[in-house]
Amino acid sequence: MSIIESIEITPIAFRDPPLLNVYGIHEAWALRTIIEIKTVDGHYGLGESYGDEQTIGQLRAMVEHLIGMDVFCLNEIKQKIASVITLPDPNSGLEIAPGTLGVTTVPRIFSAFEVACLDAMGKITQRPVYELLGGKVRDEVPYSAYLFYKYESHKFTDDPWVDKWGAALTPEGIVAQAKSMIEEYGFKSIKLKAGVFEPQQEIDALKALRQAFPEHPLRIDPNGGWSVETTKALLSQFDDGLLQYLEDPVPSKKSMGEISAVTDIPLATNMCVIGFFDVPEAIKLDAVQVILSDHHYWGGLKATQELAQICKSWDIGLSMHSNSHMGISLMAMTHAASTIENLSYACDTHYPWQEEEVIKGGKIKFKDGAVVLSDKPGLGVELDRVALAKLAENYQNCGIRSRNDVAEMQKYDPSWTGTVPRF
Ligand code: GKR
Ligand code: MG
Repeated sequence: MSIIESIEITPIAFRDPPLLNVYGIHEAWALRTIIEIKTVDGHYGLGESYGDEQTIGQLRAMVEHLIGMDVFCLNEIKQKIASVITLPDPNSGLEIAPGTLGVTTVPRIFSAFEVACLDAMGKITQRPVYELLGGKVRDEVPYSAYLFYKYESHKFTDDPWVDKWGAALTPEGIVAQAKSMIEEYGFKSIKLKAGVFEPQQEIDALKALRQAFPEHPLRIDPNGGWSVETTKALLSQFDDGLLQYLEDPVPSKKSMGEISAVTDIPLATNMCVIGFFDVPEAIKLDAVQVILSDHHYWGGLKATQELAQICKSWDIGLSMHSNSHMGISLMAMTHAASTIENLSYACDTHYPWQEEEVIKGGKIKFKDGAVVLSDKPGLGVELDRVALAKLAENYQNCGIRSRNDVAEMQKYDPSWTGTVPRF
């Protein structure tokens, strides 16, 4: 037994570059929450989740119910959360961070505590989390270079900070960004966030990437920003094997099914299949050939393994999705991915876009595009309490309480609506 004595829920804010997507533009600060569970026998475990007001309120509301429970009894903790949580409107939340939708509330909240409990269990038993999940099948987890169109700097902030990446608004700009990111991190796959410019301009960028990186698998993700007609008209340009997969070209299972009926290019999603409840219809419609898992809203690391089993049974590929995050999430993703044989694509990560950290030793190092697992207990990371206090202060001062890429873009263009499909 290792009883929970206290839980700290700390919202943080860290600088985020002006990254563009179909909904608009990232604000100057990205939000997350750090969860710290302390046990009566003097151990602690860390989790990381979304930092929107709704999630913070739901996490805080759980604390009194979880104190006194055993960190090893995850099933009981899950049942407790499901029985006491107040469910919001299932459609509330901002779709671009799929985990913040009302419909994912229980898995999202459980996941945050599950990761912290697993980290505590690992620290108590002196075992890495991957061993608590059944053991690793790979020693390192590959990630992809996640490219974004972006402005050079945020226009509507008083903070003088400017990121190191520069502007990227053309195919040449995207290739230059890929070169810098791959030089620094060694990534072996590339994903382009799209839905920002006319599709042809974005496909020209993909073709330029193909020329510059002939061996790197490529993906493009317009976040449902293209219509069915537009997507169909573009498909022939992908015929020569340009894409490893096409991610969320259109916005629903039904429309993904319509595309899938006319192409052999694998379609991937982190938008229209966001929980176990979505799987039967997706299979019925043959809507997707690759699911991007995300423990933050699928219900944790063990739920990610369950999703992997479903994907194996139905011959669906499995990859991993990401939003802006810190090192605790990176290590949770890495431990889960290391245990899943059929998680065979390089995972997404926004990590290169972040400069700050909450863990001791600063940012996690990548080797040849991958994070290498160690045999350190738990997630293998420790909290840097000075850094946490600084990022918590950022949260208090930044004024942002829920991510809103649409409203941020309206500062640049008051007529902006962020409606999809856009093209
Ligand atoms: O951060 O702009 C972004 C991404 O578009 C993110 O919000 C998405 O959830 O990365 C995600 C995706 O693959 O769709
Ligand atoms: Mg996506």
